[in-house]
Amino acid sequence: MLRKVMCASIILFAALYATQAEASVTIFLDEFNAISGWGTEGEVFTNNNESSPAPSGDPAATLKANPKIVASIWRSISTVGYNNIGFSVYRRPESFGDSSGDIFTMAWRKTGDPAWNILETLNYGSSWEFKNWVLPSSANNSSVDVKFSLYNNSCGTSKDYVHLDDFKLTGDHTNGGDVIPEPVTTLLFGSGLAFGAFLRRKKRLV
Ligand SMILES: [Ca+2]
Ligand SMILES: [Ca+2]
Ligand SMILES: [Ca+2]
Repeated sequence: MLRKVMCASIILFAALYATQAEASVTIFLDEFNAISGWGTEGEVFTNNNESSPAPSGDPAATLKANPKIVASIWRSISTVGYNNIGFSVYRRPESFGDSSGDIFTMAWRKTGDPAWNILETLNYGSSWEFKNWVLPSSANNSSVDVKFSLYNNSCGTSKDYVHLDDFKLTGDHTNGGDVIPEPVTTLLFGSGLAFGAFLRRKKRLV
């Protein structure tokens, strides 16, 4: 009987613990309603495009590049205290890929590393798309640099654009999650007591 109660308690605890497992939390979010805190090169501004609004319905960041020109933004973000770093963004390249050599990249690196790790290289236009990745463990519990960069290889006057919205980094707490809720800790304590009683009883029987 006791064994059954103990097993049931452990199963219930496992089920409760599973439902309480922590979802990723937001480490950093930029809705790009303003350009703030980013290093920039070339033309970068916020804009509301009524014919192709951002998924959020509010302004997006726009990188604009005249022929043979770069437009880019970058910044450093602390990931201290977090593992399993998720990188996500909405992006829409416009009037882009009209020449070979047009290139848009999204990249990250551990702050201080010389080389960027390219997440995506793009050379064609598209509607708004949601893109997301989980960064390698070297991005955990540290500091990362992120960069969005556009190069327009066209000749003449054709401008290229890439619009960005809702750039986000997410992660899981390195301490393994939030505090286990009280009913579960009580149950676990109860299971421990029951197990202890079971062992004592068993010992007497031997
Ligand atoms: Ca926005
Ligand atoms: Ca172009
Ligand atoms: Ca163009």
